Amino acid sequence: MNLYTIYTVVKSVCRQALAVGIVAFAALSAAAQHYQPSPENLRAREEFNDMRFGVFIHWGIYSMFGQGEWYLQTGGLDRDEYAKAAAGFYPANFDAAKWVSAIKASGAKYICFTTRHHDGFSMFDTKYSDYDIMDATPFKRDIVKELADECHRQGIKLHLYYSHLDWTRDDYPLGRTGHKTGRKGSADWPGYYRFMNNQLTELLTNYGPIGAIWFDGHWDQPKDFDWQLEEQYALIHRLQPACLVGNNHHIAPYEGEDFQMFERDLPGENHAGYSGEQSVSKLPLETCQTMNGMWGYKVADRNYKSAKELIRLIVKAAGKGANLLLNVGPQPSGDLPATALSRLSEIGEWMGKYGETVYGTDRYLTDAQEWGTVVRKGKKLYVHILADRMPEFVAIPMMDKVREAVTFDGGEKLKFETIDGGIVLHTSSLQPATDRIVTLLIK
Ligand code: FHN
Repeated sequence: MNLYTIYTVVKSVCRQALAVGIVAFAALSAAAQHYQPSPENLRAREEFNDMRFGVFIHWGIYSMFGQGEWYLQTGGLDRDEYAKAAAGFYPANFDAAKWVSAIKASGAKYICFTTRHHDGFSMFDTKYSDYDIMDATPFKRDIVKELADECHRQGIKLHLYYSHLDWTRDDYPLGRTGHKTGRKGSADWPGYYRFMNNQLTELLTNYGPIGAIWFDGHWDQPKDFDWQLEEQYALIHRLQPACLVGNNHHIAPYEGEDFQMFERDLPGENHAGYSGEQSVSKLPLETCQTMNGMWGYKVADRNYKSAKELIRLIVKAAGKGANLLLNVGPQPSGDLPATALSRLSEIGEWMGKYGETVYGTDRYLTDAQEWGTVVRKGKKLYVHILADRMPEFVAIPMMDKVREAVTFDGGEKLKFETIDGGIVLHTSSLQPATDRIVTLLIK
């Protein structure tokens, strides 16, 4: 292929990408929002949107079985037998300072911790249940408190995961899952709802400023089930106006939610099958993903994504205007798995050098590009070329006029041509490098 042919192909790809992008942009749903977020909440949304990277922690007594956080359900276990694990839960190596330091060094700006997962065990000191870290374990240390204090000390936000679904309580109305745990089926929704709100009140009263409440489990009930979310969300906002509310219900955001989340997929994609019913709203976005396969510690799960894959995920999420919430499942000892620690440190090294090209950036492209993505910060565009083999040209659909193109590393000037609907960036001089970042200065 001669240069002219390549140029023509690139030009046509560029035009097509632009056309698809415009249609995709028009399709972004603008969920009607009657709820008026407070000024503090709006500020918190902006801060959240700038963070771009957080670490999710799935930890509970399930870690003792080493089979992931769903083991009560997947193992077909009886709740009383399962609960006996609590009496042996003594994570001697748990050290909130160590966790927070490692996570902070990865460049993550927030931590989201599972205060109570579907197994119903509370990892904090609650007056409303004895099935908690203080009453049911010999450890008797409030893990959420230690983590919260350390997050506040080290200046990193703490978000709290809270399961709407409960596989052990009799008052929770039986849903799609957890049928074999021995629940009596004596549902008492008002009682369960009161219980959740009491716990949420504890979480938002006893642990200092909380960045977000991250709900999960909504999908366990039929679509017409009334979770009374509006009232619950109002309670959260009343207790801490800046606390963001998000719900992993896999559908478009409800009134009162402050950010939209996606599970194992980038906004607008649905490879994992959770996002078929949700379009992308105008709220701040977050996508959560596992570092290996499971969320909670699973002893056989060695299928860790490489640091390069994880960094690409952060970049791709930023390209979609979303934060990546990357999960780690601590061991029953309280240690973060060694591989997870090493990935966090590799990510941290990258973030130290290139964090500027993802933190505080906005989405720029409306459509995914095979070669990578572009994000915007003021008058700069960061072109992230994510390629194992550097292409010779990159076609970037854009309306802005480019003044200059330079590599982020080293400031080498790159040639580019303005074409109809975008530019063609000449990247052959970067070969044989793999992933690279190019800064475009725009007028
Ligand atoms: O069932 C949970 C699962 O255990 C995990 O917490 C993930 C995280 O997004 N959410 C649920 C599945 O949608």
